[in-house]
Amino acid sequence: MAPLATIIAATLSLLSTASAHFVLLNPPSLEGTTLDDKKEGNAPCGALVPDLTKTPTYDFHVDGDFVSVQNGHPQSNWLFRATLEDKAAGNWTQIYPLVQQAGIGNYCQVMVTAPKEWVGKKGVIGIVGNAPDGLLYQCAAVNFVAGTTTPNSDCKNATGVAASFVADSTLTGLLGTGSPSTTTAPVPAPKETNAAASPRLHLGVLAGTVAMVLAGTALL
Ligand SMILES: *[C@@H]1O[C@H](CO)[C@@H](O)[C@H](O)[C@H]1NC(C)=O
Ligand SMILES: *[C@@H]1O[C@H](CO)[C@@H](O)[C@H](O)[C@H]1NC(C)=O
Ligand SMILES: [Cu+2]
Repeated sequence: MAPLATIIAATLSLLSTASAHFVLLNPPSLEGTTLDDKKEGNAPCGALVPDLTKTPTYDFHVDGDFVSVQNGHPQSNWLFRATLEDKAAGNWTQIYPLVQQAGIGNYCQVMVTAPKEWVGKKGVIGIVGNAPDGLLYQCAAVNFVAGTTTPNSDCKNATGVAASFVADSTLTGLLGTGSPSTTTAPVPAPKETNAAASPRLHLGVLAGTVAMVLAGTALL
């Protein structure tokens, strides 16, 4: 029989993984991969606010870079936006059409572009997820550079994950007023394979996990 402390530690580590709303892998999140889940609902960036005069930046290629997320929800709508505003205070430009991810796990959108005029400037890429438990925010501080890049090994779609373009006025409402739209380039429609995935709180999955672990503990 495993010591209770071991079981509790295992349960807690399971919970901390399972409870992530979503993690922004690329461009690298201001919070790294150990984000503060409880503050992920804080606009505009979750737990941290960037300061482009100090925050380290990562190159983002305006002619095509990739956005890679790991989703804890069975379904989310994604807004990819960007601003040149130092502290991400507003003036957001959409950098990719709204996508609905169906299925838990990794999703990577390749060939995300930004305005060419931004080359040489610092900015913030903001990813907003509209999930069953509300709006969730992550940001990356970037340096806009010319050209394209090859996605790294973090850039993958989990088995069973599907994506389709979606309309979501809540997300569209988070774009800055008066900023030029950059979403006119035609983009091939992602293929739809899993439209039937039911929206379900990941907290439900979590509760199931807790119940299973507790039941397991009771049997010892
Ligand atoms: C908003 O961003 C655009 C660049 O996309 C810039 O030209 C404009 O000056 C900004 N507006 C404000 C109010 O900061
Ligand atoms: C993930 O799926 C989307 C939508 O189908 C697609 O555009 C993207 O290229 C895929 N990502 C990878 C890394 O294959
Ligand atoms: Cu969540």
